Amino acid sequence: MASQKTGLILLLCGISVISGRNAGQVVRTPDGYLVSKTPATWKEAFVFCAQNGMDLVSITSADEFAAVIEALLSSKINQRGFWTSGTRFGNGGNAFVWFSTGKPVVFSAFANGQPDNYNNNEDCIEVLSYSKPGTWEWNDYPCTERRGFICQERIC
Ligand SMILES: [Ca+2]
Repeated sequence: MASQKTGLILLLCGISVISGRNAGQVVRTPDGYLVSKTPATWKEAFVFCAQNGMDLVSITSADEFAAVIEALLSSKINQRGFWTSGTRFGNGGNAFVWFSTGKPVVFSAFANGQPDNYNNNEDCIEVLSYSKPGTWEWNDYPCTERRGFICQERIC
């Protein structure tokens, strides 16, 4: 009985229907990520992933970051940066959390000098080649700017 319930939950969580104005502008990678090449604000990206039964990506370990980099490379999508679900929230606005899970950002891969909260207006975490091509790092950036983004399968 318990396994039937688990199966149902997994089935519901597994629903992924690519829809909306970004339809056709995404690449689904073999390891379950979805990379969008249509630039979106952080909020638009978060909602797009949710509407497709997925979560805007959270990166909680070096292994997960390696998997995200692999997804970006395999997508062959060339964007300046890609949104994650990392954002400043709570604790006076200075602490980063993964908004998709509500958990604090512990593992991090910020570029040297980042996060700098430039102009006191950079509340969302993007992944990009910051220092040099082929080297993927994190940067805090204004949430209202448009970036590519990465969705991942929802963790139930
Ligand atoms: Ca920054």
